[in-house]
Amino acid sequence: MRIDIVTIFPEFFSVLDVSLLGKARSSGLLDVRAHDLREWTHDRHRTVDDTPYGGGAGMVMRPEPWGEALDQLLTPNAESGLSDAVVIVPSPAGVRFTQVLARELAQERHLVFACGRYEGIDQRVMDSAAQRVRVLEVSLGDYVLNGGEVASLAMIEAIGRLIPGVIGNPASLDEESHEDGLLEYPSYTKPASWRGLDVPPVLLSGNHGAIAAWRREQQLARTRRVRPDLLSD
Ligand code: 6GU
Repeated sequence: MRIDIVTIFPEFFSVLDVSLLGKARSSGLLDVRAHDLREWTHDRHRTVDDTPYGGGAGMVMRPEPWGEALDQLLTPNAESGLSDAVVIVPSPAGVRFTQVLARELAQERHLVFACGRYEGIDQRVMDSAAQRVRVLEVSLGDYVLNGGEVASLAMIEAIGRLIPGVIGNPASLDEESHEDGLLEYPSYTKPASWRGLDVPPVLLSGNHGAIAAWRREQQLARTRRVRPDLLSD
């Protein structure tokens, strides 16, 4: 998969060199590039923002550098002549990012993350890109970050680990929180007793049916307790 990131802080993305996704990058499964939006400015001050029409606090990102960046990155596919990219715009005003959306995006060939700062990006950037490709404004949750960079990192990690070959043992993906709509069951390892706390005896029983039933109960009880919203909808 190819991932392009457009940001005024490309240095945020140096962490992608380490860990699991770093390995996927060196093995060629993932081709991630962070680009500085200011490369597509032409004025001496490399201006990317301006005051909002209609008034209000803060600054809005001007459309011109974004338009040129996307023109360059949304390259036509050899077969169709059209770009097969999906543009993802992290925004607290977007649709919710979920495991289902991560799975869907892990099937794509090309993702372009457009990281806004200030009060956001001029809406015409998204509207213009949407005439050519799929554009998704996506939120991590109901809180506000200073910009799309940290949100993009979270989404790239969630998506990248679902690309076949990125995770050594794909079976480890199946029993995670959210894969079956429930939270994960608690996990234990050795020693069987630690600081007066014992591992639940069923896990030492060797009875695989009983263990599966216990884990399912734990999943349901935990989900009911901390995320009842997952059970009702
Ligand atoms: Cl995706 N972006 C920003 N700026 N803030 C957020 C967010 C995204 N998700 C939650 N808060």
